[in-house]
Amino acid sequence: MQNVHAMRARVRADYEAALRWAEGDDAFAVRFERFFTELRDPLVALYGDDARFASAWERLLRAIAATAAERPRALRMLDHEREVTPDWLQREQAVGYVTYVDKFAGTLAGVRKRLPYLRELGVTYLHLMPLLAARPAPNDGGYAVVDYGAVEPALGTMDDLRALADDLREAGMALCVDLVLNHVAAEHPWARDPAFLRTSPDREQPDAFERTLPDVFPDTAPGSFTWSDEHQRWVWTTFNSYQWDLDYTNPDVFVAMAEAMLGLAAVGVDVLRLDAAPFLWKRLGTNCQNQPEVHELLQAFRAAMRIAAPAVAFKAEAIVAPQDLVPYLGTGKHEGKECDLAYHNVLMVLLWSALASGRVELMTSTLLAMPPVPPGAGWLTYVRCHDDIGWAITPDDAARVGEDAYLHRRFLADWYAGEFPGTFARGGRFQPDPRTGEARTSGTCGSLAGLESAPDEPAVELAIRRVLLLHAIAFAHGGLPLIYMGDELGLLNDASYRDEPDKADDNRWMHRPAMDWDAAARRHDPDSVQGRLWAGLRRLIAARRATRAIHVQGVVEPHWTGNEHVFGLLREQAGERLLVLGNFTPTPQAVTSEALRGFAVDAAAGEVDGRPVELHEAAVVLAPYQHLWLHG
Ligand code: OTU
Repeated sequence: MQNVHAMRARVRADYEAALRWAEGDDAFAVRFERFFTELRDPLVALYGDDARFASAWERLLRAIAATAAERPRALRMLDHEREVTPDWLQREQAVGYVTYVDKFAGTLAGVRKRLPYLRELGVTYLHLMPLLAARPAPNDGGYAVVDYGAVEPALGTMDDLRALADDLREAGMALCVDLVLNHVAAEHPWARDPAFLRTSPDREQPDAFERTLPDVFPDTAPGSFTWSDEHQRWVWTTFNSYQWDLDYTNPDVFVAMAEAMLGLAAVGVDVLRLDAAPFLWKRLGTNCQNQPEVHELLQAFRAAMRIAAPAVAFKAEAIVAPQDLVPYLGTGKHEGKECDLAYHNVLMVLLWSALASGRVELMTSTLLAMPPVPPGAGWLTYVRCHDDIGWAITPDDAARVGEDAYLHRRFLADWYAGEFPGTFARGGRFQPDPRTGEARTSGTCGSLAGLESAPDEPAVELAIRRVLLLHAIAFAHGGLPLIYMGDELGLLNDASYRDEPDKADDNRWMHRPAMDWDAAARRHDPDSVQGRLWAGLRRLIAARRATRAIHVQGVVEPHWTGNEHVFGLLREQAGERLLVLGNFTPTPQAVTSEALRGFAVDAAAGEVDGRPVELHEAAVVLAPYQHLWLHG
C-alpha cells in the first residue's frame, strides 16, 4: 500500500501533461480539475501496486484528452447543454424505444429512414441492440464482439453510425448503444493475450470458484469455464463458451475498454448500456457479482467520460437484487457517481406477477420496500426487453404478503408458459431447472398478455388492455420508460429461430421478431389491434408529457387502494400530484372514495385509458384492466 501513496503523487504530476495535450480548452481544464480525483482514486486503489499501471495511466489520459480535443462543435455544444441540464434523461418528455438494427430496418442506413415512425410514436431515446463487429453466429445476438472500433459489416460502418447519430440529434432523440464490457468474443485479438483473460492451467481454481458461482445459462452453457486448446488453459466464460471474460485486475484491460467507450463517444453516441456490469470482478467464495471493485471500475469509467465527453451517460445493466442494484446509481466510495440509469427489473417482474395473479399486494409491498434512488439518477422502466424474465421474487418479498416465494415463482413460470389452468399467456420456459421445476420466461409482450391465445374479439380487447395497463404503470412510475420493438403493435412470438441451428437452443429469440411493417401500416386504423395499441401508447406518452408529477425527482410511492385487485401509484413533484389506479383483473373493480384520500375523480381521469369513468356514490368502478389518472 506504500506504493499507492507514491503513485497518487506521481499521477498528480501527469495532470499538467494532460492539460497541455488539450491546450487552450477551458471547458476541458475545468472538467479535468473537477473529476481528476474521481478518476485517480479508484484506479490507484485498484492498480496502484501494479507495475503496469504507470504506462496504462498515461495512455488513459492521452485517450481522454484526444477524445475531448477531437469532439466536433455540435458535440461540444451538447456537452455544455447537458452540463446545465443534468436531468436530461429524466424529464417527463423522455420516452425510449429499443430495437435490433437488422430486425427493424436491415441496416443503420435503414434505421435513418425509419426515424419518422419513431418520431410519430413520440420516441426521444433510441437504444440499438449490439451493433459492433461480432464473431460469426452464434454470437448471442451480438454480445460477443471482435472489434470495438468497427460496426458489424452487415449493419454498416462507423460513418453510418455517425450519420445516424447526427440525424437523431437533429430529431431530438438520444442514441444508446450496447457496450459489452465483461467479455469479448473468443476470436477477439485481446483474447490472444492471456494477460487479458482469467485463466487456469488445471481445474483447481475453476472448481473452487464454481462452488459458489451460480450458472447464468445452466441449460445451454453449464459451468463458468471453458477449455482453450490455444492457451492450454481453462478460460473464464460466465456466459456462453465463446464469450471470454476479461480480467479487470489488469490495468491494460481497463484502459482498452475505456478507449472503446471514448471511441463511441467520439462518434456521437449519447448513452452506453453497460452490459453485464455486475460480473466485472471475481472473488473466491462469492457469487462473483457486485464486488466492491466493480463500483470502483464504473466510477473510474464514468469520471473518464465526464472529462472527455460529459454529454455521454451510462446505463447499468445489472439484473440483481435491489440492495445490490442501487449502488450502481452511485452511492459508492470516492464520492464518485456511477450510472445515470439502471433497469428497474423488479417493477417489470411485479407487473407480470400482478397480471397473472390478478392481485397487487406483492407489487405494493415490494415497491414500498425498494430503496430510494440517489439524487440525479433514474430508473429505466420497461415491460419487456430482449432477455427472458427471471422471476426475481425473494422469500422476504413473498413472506410480507403471506405467500411462498418458490410456489409463486413456479406458478409464474407455468402461467406464462401457457401451462396453468385459465392462463391467457403463450410463452416459453427459458433455462428450466428440472430439479426445482423453476424456469425463466420467454415471449413477446403481446403473446404473454393473451393476444396470441385470444379466440374472439372480447379476448383480443382484454389482451390489448393488459398490454396498455402494464405500460401505463411503467410510464407513470418515473424514470425513462422503454418500449420494446414491436410491442407497440402487439407482435406475437416468432418461432422461426427454431429453424436456425445457431439460435435453436436459445428461445429468447421467440421474442425478437422482425419488425412487421405491414402491421405497422395498420396503426392508424382504429379498429385494428395495431391501431388500438398505437393509440393507447400515444395517449400514455401524451399524458406523461403533460404531467410534471412524473418527473423522476419527485415522489413515487405505491398507494394501497383497499382493493387487492387495484394497484395505486402516487406521484408528486413541485406541488403537483398524480394518482394512477390500475385494475389488474378482467372484471370490474371498485375503489371507495375514502381510499382515494382527497383525489377527486372526474371524467378526465379516464382519458388516458380511453374509456369513460364509472362513478358511484361512494366509489369509482374500474372497467377490466382499466387505468385511471387522477390529478390532485
Ligand atoms: C446480458 O444479460 C444481455 O442482456 C444478454 O442478452 C446477454 O446474453 C448477456 O448479458 C451476455 O452478454 O444474465 O440472462 O445482471 O442478468 O448481464 C441474461 C446482469 C443475463 C445479467 C445480464 C445478462
